[in-house]
This record gives sequence, C-alpha cells and structure tokens, in this order.
Amino acid sequence: MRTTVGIIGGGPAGLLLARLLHRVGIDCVVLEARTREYVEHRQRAGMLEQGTVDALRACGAAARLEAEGLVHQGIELRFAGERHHIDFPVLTGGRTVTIYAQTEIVKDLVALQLADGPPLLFEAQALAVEKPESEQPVVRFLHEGREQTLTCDWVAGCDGFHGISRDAFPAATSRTYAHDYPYSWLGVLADVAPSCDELIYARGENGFALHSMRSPSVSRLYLQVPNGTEPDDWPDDRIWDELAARFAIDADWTLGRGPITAKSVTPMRSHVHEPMRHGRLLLAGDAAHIVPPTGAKGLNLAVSDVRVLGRAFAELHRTGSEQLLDSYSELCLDRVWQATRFSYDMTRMLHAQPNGDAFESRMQLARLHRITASRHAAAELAANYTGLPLPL
Ligand code: RFL
Ligand code: PHB
Repeated sequence: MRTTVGIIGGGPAGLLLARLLHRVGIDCVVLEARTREYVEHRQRAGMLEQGTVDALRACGAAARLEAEGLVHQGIELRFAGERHHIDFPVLTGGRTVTIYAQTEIVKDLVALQLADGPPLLFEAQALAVEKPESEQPVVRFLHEGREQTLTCDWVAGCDGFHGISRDAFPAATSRTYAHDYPYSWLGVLADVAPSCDELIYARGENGFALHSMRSPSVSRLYLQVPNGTEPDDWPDDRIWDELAARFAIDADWTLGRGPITAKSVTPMRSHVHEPMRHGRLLLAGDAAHIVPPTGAKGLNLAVSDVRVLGRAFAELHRTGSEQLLDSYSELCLDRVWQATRFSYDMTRMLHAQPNGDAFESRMQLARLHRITASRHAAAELAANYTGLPLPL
C-alpha cells in the first residue's frame, strides 16, 4: 500500500487528522490496532475546550455534539466545607467549555471516516516505522493475519502513550521528561442524574474527588485512590460513601446514587517527549505527551497538535512550503509545557499527599484561597482551563 500521510492510531488525534487532511484533498490511511467496538467504548475524557469544539465543527463532525453536548459556564471548587464557582465567561471574556464524551467523538469521527473518508483499517497493528529520515518512510503492520507495508511521504504517530512511533526516534536526539504521582483515580460511570450543573473539583481531607457527567441521566465520578488499587477493592457502596464524604459541605447538598455501570483505575503521570518530529515522522497527542486528567487537558492537547499538523500539511499541499512542518515541534511544545504545568498545579493543589504532609496541605489551602479571593488568580485558572490560544 502507498499513501501521502500514514496515520498510526485511530484515537481522537489520528481520526481528526484524517478528517482535516481529507477536507483539503490529501490522501491518507489510518491504521488502528484495536477493533471498532473497542475504540468506540473506551471510557476516557469528557471536557472539551472551545477550540476543540470549533475544530470538530470545522471538519463537519459536530452535529451530534451540538445537539447533545452540555455547555458549561464554569466549574466549582470545593474545599474546607465551602463551595466556590469559577465563572469562565466573566473571567475569560466569554469562553465556555463543553461536556461531550470522547467515546462519542470517536464514534462520530469513525462514522464519517467510513462513510466518505480515506481508508481506516481496524485490527491493523503497526509494528515499526522504518526509514523516517528518508523521503519514503515505511510503516510495517500486521493485518488479516499477515505482515504488510504502508509506504508514505509522511507518517503521523498518533498511537497514544503505549504506541510504537516514539521508538523510531533516535535516543541521541530525543529526550523524555516524566513525573509519576503517588496516587491514581478510580473512575466510575453511574446511571444517575448528576447532582450538579457544573463539574465539582473537591479537595477532601481524605483525598480528591471529581463530579463530572455524560448526559442529564449519566454521571461520571472520580476518586483519588492509592497506587496499586484494583477496581474490585472498592465495592459500590464504599465508592458512594467515600464520594459523599469528599463532596460534603455545610450547605444543603446531597449526592444522588445509582447503579455503577463501569469502574476503572488510572495512574497519574506527566510525560513529554521532545522533539515531536524526526525526519518525516511527526508525533501528535498522547504519543508525544500525557498529563494527569485533573486539568482535563489530554484530549484537548491531542486536538490542538492535530490542528497545527493539519495546517502544516495543508500549507505543504497548497504552496509546497515545509516551513510549518519544520516548526511543528516547536509550535506545539510551548503549549504542551503550559498544559503540563497547569495539569501538574491542579493535581498538586487538590490531591491529598499520601504521607500526610501538613505543610503541603496548608500550601494547598493557601493556593485555593488565593484563587477564590483574587479575580486575577481565578482568571489565570479560567484561561488555562478553557484553553490557551493555538500558536497559529
Ligand atoms: P489515544 O486515545 O490513546 O489513541 C491512540 C490510538 O492508537 C492505537 N494504537 C495503535 N494503532 C496501531 N498500531 C499500534 N501499534 C498502536 N498502538 C496504539 C490505540 O488503540 C488507540 O486507538 O490517543 P490520542 O488520539 O492521542 O488521544 C488522547 C486522549 O485519548 C487522552 O489524552 C485523553 O483521554 C485524556 N483524558 C482527558 N483529556 C481531556 O482533554 N479532557 C478530559 O476530561 C480527560 N479526562 C482523560 C480523562 C484520560 C483518562 N484516562 C483513562 C487516561 C480521564 C481519564 C480517566
Ligand atoms: C470527565 O468528564 O471524564 C473529566 C472531566 C474533567 C476532568 C477529567 C475528566 O478534569
């Protein structure tokens, strides 16, 4: 097989890139290791920045998002028995965020892709990217029981944190920056109406909790748990009791309970790979960087990388200039580090230190009090949460 852009990975990054390329007439092939069923049901993100919504709209993938997405005007911070609303439109000059599940974005993009897009192969597992320094890099992959090759002009490595694209970068010119956090998130989906209108980020004395949602009748909730926790360590009643304790405030508020339909544990890490380009291989999304989910940045960063990459390929196609492709890594990394910093700060501010460090705990409260007391500090949080501008 041969194509202009070989895309490894059919997650949000790879699928959106395929749409953006298709729109400007650049042919590509998407190789996805898993089945369609699997990628459409993998529970993950839910909070979209305005720029992410705009990007999906621009490639015709926002019809259902516009009908079903929940527009939020802010978030609530809960700590020390108090609740504080952070008003995004007031603090950012009108910006909002939208709740719409990653599973639904993937379903929408897959449907478009299969209807009129360039090829998308499921159960096509990339094994290696060869000759990325040459004009014709090759992706070796397994599909339908045999090894095949995809010869490309360019390769986009959109294969997530556990993918193989990063392996094709020479160690001598690559660097990875990583940080592991001493806690994980236990995430649940529950068939119960959300007990809030906006997301609640709660710093409980026993740890962090987040109340999010998927629809007016489905709640998505997360609890800080120790590393190494198994989902089965937490029977449903224990989850609800702990969530209720962490969200507890003096005012009249109760957490609605309902049947839990999914349960999983996610470790928390920050990880940045530099550079994001080697020869004709370009990384986008989780393949290049991951952040802890506290700032809701992972999916949004994947989308912003792909928006830059889509424009760079469009410029090459239209004018023959490789200028944007040459600055791709630099353009993305500035925003990546800002999101890495924001996610780190949000995580450190809201999670209980497993060693019970009393000084650290007071620092958290001081940070939270500053945000709720100073419009300037709140505006800084709001600007980062709703998304920094694209570098183009
Ligand atoms: P993905 O989604 O991991 O997709 C990569 C795809 O590549 C495939 N693949 C391969 N294909 C072919 N050959 C190979 N060798 C391959 N190896 C892998 C995989 O099967 C997969 O389909 O990466 P992408 O596209 O970069 O998207 C990134 C996002 O998925 C991720 O950043 C977010 O989910 C992170 N995240 C959140 N981000 C937000 O912006 N807002 C949120 O509210 C938010 N909440 C979250 C999150 C992530 C979470 N978890 C589970 C880590 C909440 C959680 C709990
Ligand atoms: C989610 O809805 O899954 C979600 C929302 C906000 C976050 C993380 C996850 O910070």
